[in-house]
Amino acid sequence: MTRQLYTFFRSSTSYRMRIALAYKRLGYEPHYISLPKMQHREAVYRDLNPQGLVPLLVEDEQPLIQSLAIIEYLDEVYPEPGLMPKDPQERAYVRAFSQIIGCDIHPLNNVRVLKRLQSQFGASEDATNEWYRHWIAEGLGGLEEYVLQQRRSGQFALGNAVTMADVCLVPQIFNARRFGCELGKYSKLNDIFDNCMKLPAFTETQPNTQPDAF
Ligand SMILES: N[C@@H](CCC(=O)N[C@@H](CS)C(=O)NCC(=O)O)C(=O)O
Repeated sequence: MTRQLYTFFRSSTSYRMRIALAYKRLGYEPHYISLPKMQHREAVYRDLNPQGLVPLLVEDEQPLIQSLAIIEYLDEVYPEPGLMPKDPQERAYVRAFSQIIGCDIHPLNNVRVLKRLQSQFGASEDATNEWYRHWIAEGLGGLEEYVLQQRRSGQFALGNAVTMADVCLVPQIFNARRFGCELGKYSKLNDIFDNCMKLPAFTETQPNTQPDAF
């Protein structure tokens, strides 16, 4: 079995992968792809991931893309410790939580979107940061309400065991902090974040500890 992870230290979707692999104690050979240097757009990388985004996981020469799909794949192939609950209602909750971040928050604030606001519409850096903070407030505000409504959280997003939901939440909070977002009012999400950050799978994989961090 060979396994390679193509990752960028500051990419929240790459961080999701690093957490999931660490939590399952799955080793890998890291390949560092610099987004500022546009290495994700180079032909040699696009041969592996035609979408030209990180992360990319290669297992036995089989490329796997899309972090949520990869996490579910890992959970099927390496079920222990699990990142997806067995109960269908709980699975739906974990997927909904993860997709609020992965489908509704992250894509609006991705690097290529922020760059496009500047190149196509002349948005200033301040305006771009305001855009970022707007979608974080909208997204995390809704997520906090959803968690309170569902009453399924404990130490973590679902009860007292780590799931894919936590794996998505922590990197998103890291990014939101980097952009100076006001996060104090999301007390439930902050509690979950703090509990995750007691675990090595989350702390040892965080952006500034990565060999490619600058
Ligand atoms: N839905 C994808 C998103 C991947 C993605 O957008 N990755 C970002 C980094 S977090 C990226 O490669 N951005 C490069 C760009 O925007 O040019 C996933 O979950 O894997």
